[in-house]
Formats: sequence, structure tokens, C-alpha cells
Amino acid sequence: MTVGYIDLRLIMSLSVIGLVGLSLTGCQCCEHSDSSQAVSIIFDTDIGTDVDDAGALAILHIMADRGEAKILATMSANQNRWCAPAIDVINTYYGRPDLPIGSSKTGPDPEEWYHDSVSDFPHDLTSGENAPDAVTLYRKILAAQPDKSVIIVVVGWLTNMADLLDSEPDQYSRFNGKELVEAKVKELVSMGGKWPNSPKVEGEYNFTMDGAAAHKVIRDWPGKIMFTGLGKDVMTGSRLVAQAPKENPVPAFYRNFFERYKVSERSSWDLIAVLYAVRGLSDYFDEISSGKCVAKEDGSNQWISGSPSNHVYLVYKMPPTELAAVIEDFLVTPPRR
Ligand SMILES: [Ca+2]
Repeated sequence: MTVGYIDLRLIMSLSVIGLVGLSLTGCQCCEHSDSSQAVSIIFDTDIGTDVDDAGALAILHIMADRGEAKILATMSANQNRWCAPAIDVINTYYGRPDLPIGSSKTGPDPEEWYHDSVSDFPHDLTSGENAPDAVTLYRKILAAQPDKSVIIVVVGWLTNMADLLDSEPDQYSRFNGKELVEAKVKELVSMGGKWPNSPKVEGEYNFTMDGAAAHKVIRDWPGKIMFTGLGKDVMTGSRLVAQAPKENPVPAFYRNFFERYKVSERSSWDLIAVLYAVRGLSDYFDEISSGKCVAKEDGSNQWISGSPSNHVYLVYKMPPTELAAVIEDFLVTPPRR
């Protein structure tokens, strides 16, 4: 992707006035897809204790239906036995029953309400214990992809990413994990952290659940990481629950959550991460690139301002209420099948 002369002049002007860390919204270099090519995505989730994971996977399928994304695999960082089946339920509803599903064999395992509804919907993966090891599946899939072509979007803790970095050469690749990531991954999108800083007393959930993994991945990842901590005030799910057909499992999961907490909508952290992973900054976001993230093993994170690094984090351009409408439109879109 090239940057035109006028763009370069504009970038130089912005740097003079000290705004170079804030990207030019809509500039082509920040877009992940164009009309001719789908973005290759691996979706990695801790689906189990929140419902925005289900919503995030749903809108990824809709963007795949539209030709904007190609889903290579769906991975659970959560090794609870109900999590991979919950992923399979959603993949099956959206017409992709045979999408590869991997599961962590080392990560945390909390689960609350997916098990209440998984058995009500078609699927054939009945336990996460029967899913292949996520790291082995990552290596198999990444090795077969063109160089620098894959975007991994992690909407849970970073366990699978840490285990992938630690992986050894195998039947799929002569590269170790770090080399394989460097060769094949275009960008890691991590829904995690509080930005710009997260005090220890209120570290963000996805980092604190596996603080050692967050610390390692943020320190050692050999490529770009986009951190997305946005979504708390992007409330979605109410239209989905009201309008979706009973065959759709995603509103069933949302309904379980809503009834438990006596609410009618939910924050959209994971859906924001997927929206960015597929569409890039688009008209929705800007990014802060002047600095670097450091995360401690307690799950706290700090942004050190300075020269641009391989770390960036996302900030709003579009108001949260408008983003919520964009996302809810995806959620109520029927599958193309
Ligand atoms: Ca999540």
C-alpha cells in the first residue's frame, strides 16, 4: 500500500504541530480490507463469563458473509468443556459448521451461562476436551497462509498467544512460534488493558486473568499489536434479543445474561475489537501510536509515551451511540448461508 504525495505532505504538517501520533482517519494505510480482498481472521475468545464474545463472533460471520472477512479458525482460550461447543453452535447457525475450532489446554476455565443453551441448538462438538489443542491448530493454519496475511483478534486473555510464542518446530513448520508469527501474522488485535494506564487495583479483566501471558506477549510479540479497550459505553443486544428468530443462538446467550443481571443491553468490548480487525480504523476510530505498552504480571498496564513502536491503541472517532447502532445492525442481520 502506498501513501500519496498529498498524504505525505499532510503527515509532515501534522508532525510539525505534534499530532503525528494520531492517525489520519480513513487513510488507506490504516484500512484492513478493500472491496477486492477479504481479511484473513483467526478469532480467539474466552467465551464463558460474558456475552460480548458471542456477539463478536456473530458480527464476524456477518462480515464474512459480506465478503469482508475470511474466517480461518475459531479458538477458545478458555478450556472449560462448554466453550468450544458454544463456538460450534454459533458457527453452525451462521452456516459454517466445519470451521476449525481449537481449545486451550492450559488456560483458565470459568463458565457461567453458555451451558444453559448450548444443547438447544445444532452442533456436533460436544466438549472442549474433544477439540484439538489450539496451539497445534494455530501452527497448522498459520503455516499454510501467505506471509504477513493473517490478523489474529483475541477477545479474551492472551494464553494461546503466549503458548504459540513458546511453541517448537513441528510437522507443520520448521519455524518456532515466534518465527512463525513474524512470518505469517499481519497484526494482533488484543481486546485488553485500560488506556493509557491501568492501576494495579483495577487491572483489566483479560490481562489480569492470565497476567503472565499478557506480560510475555506484550514484551515479546514480533509484530504490530493493536490494543482495543473501547466498548464499555457502546451498549448493544436489546434489538438482537427483540428481533432475532428463535433459531439464532446468540440472543439466547444474551437473554441468559440479561435475566441474570436484570439488564437489557450489554457493553461491546469484543465486538469493537472484531469491527476494527475487519474494517480497520474506517470512519469509526483513530489510533494512538506514539509510545509503547508495558504490562506487569499482575495484569496492570502502562503506556510509555515516546517514539512509535509496534504497539498502538484504539480511540473513538465515531460517538459510542452511533457505533452501537452500526454493531446492532450487524447483530440483527440474518446469515447468508
Ligand atoms: Ca471476551
